[in-house]
Amino acid sequence: MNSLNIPTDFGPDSGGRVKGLTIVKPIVYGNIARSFGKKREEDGHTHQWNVYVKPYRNEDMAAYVKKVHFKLHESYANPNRIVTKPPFEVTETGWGEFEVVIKIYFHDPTERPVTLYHILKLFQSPIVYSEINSSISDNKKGLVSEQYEEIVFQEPTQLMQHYLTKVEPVTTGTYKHDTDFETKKVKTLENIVEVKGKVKNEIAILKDKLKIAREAITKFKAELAKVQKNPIT
Ligand code: SLL
Repeated sequence: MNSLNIPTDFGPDSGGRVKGLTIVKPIVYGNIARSFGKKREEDGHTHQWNVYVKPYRNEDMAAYVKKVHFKLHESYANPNRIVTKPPFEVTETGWGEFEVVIKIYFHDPTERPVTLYHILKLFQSPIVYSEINSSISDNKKGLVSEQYEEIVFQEPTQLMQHYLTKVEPVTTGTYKHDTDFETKKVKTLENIVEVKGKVKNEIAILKDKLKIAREAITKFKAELAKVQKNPIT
């Protein structure tokens, strides 16, 4: 400790976990893909793709991320790709879509790795999804399929807090994503409000039906009691 009471050594046991502290790191993960426009003669590959994990805000993830493990389909000669510095991404070519398992490891060994699952997207689906349920878009880069996520660090160790708060911008320029997550946020909220209204309506209708059914039961029970009291002999 120095005169400011700031710990100067951040060994694994430096003061344990920071009680009551939560640090959230917003990220974006997914893939972009571009078609060759034809099937490649030698290996049948049709697309080049790039799968990635990047910060939502302009910051250097390497400050707290030790490595990212991308697990590809077994049809790849070397499916386990480990990336130890930014950009955390894998660029490959192929012919098919599959699930990529992305495991993020942190500098603090006591922090459990975070696993993400991403369906590598190469082809634009023919079904027209409502924009809200889909983060798949086509732009000059080709097809983009990506998602927003938040890594939540509950009561990190002082060591991890140190790593998480010392992050610096990656670039000096503006930092943009292919997906307009701000618009998506507004639309998602509108959608939730709308669906909530629909559910409320459905509940009201069902309650009415239930009321009618209950009344019918009461009526039939009364009839039954009457018949049982005065059986027709
Ligand atoms: C499918 N279930 O059948 C998926 C598997 C696998 C894609 C897709 C391999 C490239 C290579 C490749 O593109 N695999 O052989 O190097 O659609």
